[in-house]
Amino acid sequence: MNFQTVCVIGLGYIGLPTATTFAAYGLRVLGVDINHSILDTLRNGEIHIQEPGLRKAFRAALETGRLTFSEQPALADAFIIAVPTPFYEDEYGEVNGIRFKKADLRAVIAAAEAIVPYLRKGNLVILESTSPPRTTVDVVRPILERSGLKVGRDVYLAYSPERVLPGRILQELIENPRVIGGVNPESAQAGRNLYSVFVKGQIVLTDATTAEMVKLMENTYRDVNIAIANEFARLAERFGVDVWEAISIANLHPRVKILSPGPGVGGHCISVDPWFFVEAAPDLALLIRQARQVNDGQPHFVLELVKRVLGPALAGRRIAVLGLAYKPDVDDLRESPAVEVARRLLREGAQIKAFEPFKPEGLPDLPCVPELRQAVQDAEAILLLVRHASLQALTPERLRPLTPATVLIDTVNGWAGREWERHGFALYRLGVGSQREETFEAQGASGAG
Ligand code: SAJ
Repeated sequence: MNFQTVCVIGLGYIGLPTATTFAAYGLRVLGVDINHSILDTLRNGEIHIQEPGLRKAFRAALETGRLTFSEQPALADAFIIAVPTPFYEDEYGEVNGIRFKKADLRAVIAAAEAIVPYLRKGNLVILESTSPPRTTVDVVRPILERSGLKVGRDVYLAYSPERVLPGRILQELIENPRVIGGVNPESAQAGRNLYSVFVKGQIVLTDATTAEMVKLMENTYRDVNIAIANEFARLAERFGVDVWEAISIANLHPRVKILSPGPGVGGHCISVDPWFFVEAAPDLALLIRQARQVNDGQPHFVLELVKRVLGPALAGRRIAVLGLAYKPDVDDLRESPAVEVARRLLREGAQIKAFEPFKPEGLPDLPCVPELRQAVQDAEAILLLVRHASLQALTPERLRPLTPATVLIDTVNGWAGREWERHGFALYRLGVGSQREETFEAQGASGAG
């Protein structure tokens, strides 16, 4: 099977780099999105997301003339669905007293329906969106069969999860191993033919539901591991221990690799995907649900830390909030725990000024400033929420002339090991018990880096 044309539905963080890469490797690509302003941006040679190297690769692909855009699919050899699968914001499910967030599959369903009129014998349809187990066979397949074609015999259908890390998408798209789960072996093989156009990593074939589960297992595994790190941070505070030091020592064990605590887990993947298991099997996914609750509880834990340092009444307190992105060195604010912390501080009446170096315009519902200097210039306390390299690099010498603040609260261990006290700052770190902090202060040291 030789694929000449591919239609990519959904031009977000995954769809756009995928469409760009297929065009770069010689296929004719139609990029489809329901959002007109995104299409206008792309047609003008601009991109609506920040991802290293993407603008350049996108423009090069446009120049080949092989990448075009539309609001609707068209005839093609292959169709790739790369639309978001969020959960419903205000709608919860409940089984036997277990409450869970529900997956919103409307975009997947609409994309599958949009393909139906253009499906022809021999076509391949790939679902890339992260989805609850059995979505490919139970949701997408029946929709495609409305075309009168038999899935598995007349048209091929496979699930192939994206597994790229934001910040390294273009590279990982090509180099990562790729899982392709077919509804039958011929479908998986068709998927291999398509992706081998550019994938250099190993391509593993399996069935569709296994591939769906693999994707969810990967992100759930990470979520649970971050949850234990966050729980360790809470325990360390209770016992007067520096969790960062404890983790670095524990990680010397050859079979231990504890991740980092922080203000919580954000992004559109890890904070969402585990709920798909909980929704699909609430009676079984107990540890998974508990881990989600620990990580979702971290912004509250940060707020408690701020109150312990500044006192319980935050109304009118002037706090500079540094970093709003969901993780270091990206511009993505989706499901960001830092945003959640900032909103909670606002609700407590604090006078915050937030600074996000990767998105200087910030968010409309938060008081944001485009420069660090403006955020700290009349702050009494500075709260570090994201370990962006540029924020982590701040030194006491650099910060002192910019701010009257005397308190630093570091939730990501970005500032340990510097001589803050000599410059009139008291440093408080998440996961570091106050007993320990005093001991360290008494000894004039500032903790493990
Ligand atoms: N985080 C911590 N502590 C850590 C590591 C991460 O608190 O030790 C936080 C981050 O700050 C962030 C969140 O977890 O808020 C998630 O960040 P991440 O870098 O772990 O992952 P994502 O969401 O950017 O990308 C993940 C990746 N999955 C895995 O590493 C298993 C990526 O490979 C997937 O393609 C992506 O999800 C996705 O699209 O599903």
